[in-house]
Amino acid sequence: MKNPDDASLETKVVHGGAYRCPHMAVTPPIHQTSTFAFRDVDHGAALFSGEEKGYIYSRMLNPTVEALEECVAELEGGHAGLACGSGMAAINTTLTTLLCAGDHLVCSDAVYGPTCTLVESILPRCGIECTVVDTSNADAIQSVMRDNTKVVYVETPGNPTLVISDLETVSQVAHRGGALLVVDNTFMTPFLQQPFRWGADIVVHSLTKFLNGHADVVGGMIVVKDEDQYSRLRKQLNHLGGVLSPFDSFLVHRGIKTLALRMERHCANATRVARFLESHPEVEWVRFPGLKSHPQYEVARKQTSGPGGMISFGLKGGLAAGRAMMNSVKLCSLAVSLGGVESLVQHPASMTHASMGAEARRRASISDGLVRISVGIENVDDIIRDLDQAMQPNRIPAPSTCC
Ligand code: LCS
Repeated sequence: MKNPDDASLETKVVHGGAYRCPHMAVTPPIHQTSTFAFRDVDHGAALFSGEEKGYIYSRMLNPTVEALEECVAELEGGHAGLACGSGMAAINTTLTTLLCAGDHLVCSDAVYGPTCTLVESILPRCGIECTVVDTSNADAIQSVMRDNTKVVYVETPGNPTLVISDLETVSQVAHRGGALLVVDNTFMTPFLQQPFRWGADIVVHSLTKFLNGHADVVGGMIVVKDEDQYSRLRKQLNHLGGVLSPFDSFLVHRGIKTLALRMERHCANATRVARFLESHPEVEWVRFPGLKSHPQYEVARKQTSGPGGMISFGLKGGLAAGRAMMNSVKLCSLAVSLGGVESLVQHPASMTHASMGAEARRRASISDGLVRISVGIENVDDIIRDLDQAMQPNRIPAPSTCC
């Protein structure tokens, strides 16, 4: 590792996971190969038995992928990383490694829609029970812990409500009950929040979002704290097979080099946009971790070093007004995903969180009128001008004509 351990995050994002290239290439080359030749039969056997370290087959390990894994692990302050083909692959690999039939899982109610479907519909088919709670309330977690609870799974801030769970308190409740704490750190990235510092046992990411930052890769990452967790998860990932390709690893590693600059700009722009929305006459409510009106504002200040780039809000005209607004943006794109350099707006109830069903959305306070913005790094005045023109009252159909 080229990084001194005490280097700042701004330095680590540039140098993290530095690849030791025999040709001294400054940028890690793309090892676009599925397999690696053995010197002879004994060499192959030694690699397979683990007697010798080296590369065998790219589903198992690949130098370009490994460089990215080292980089994200360094940023999180973890022991090692495991790159996956998507954020969902990272979450699925983690939960199916830690849980068996007969085990119980506690999960945040406000999570990305497919995560909710995984824990409430797919894992129960394998005999894994799940209870969904508001993890911003430690007493609520405590009240659902059972003898067989093995994992507490928290997304903070939660997608799309931006509800914040106090990681220090949640980890205490989980550990007291003999469970591990798994944290989805996608919205904050290690630049703004490092869950291991607050007691998390495993951190997962959708690399697709801020870490890559350029909306051109789907990927995921698991970061672990010790070698035992690493070898269990590596074995599971190798056999489930949901790995990241060398080319996508290269792109994400390249994206991370500007993570500090991008996150600073996302935070600054989103703060300006959130204040603009809060003072706009058509806006009924705004949820943003950097606003004092956020119910867990103090928790956010304690465990994060910035508010991030995500905002949720509702218009006074409700769903009809939100639809009119989303159909009228010009600079922002109407698209799911988040964390790229470009601003995106989307409607969780009919898009990212549609698969959860109406009852699960109601439980997680995802109202039909909720609009989510991923604030990009464009000139903030241009973003505000675009939202302002899209929220002109004459764009909002009268209630009798709306859908
Ligand atoms: N975790 C969080 C917090 C997410 O927001 C997402 C995707 C995932 C995990 C899954 O990652 P993926 O498999 O897509 O890489 N969130 C999305 C969203 O809000 N819009 O589109 C995708």
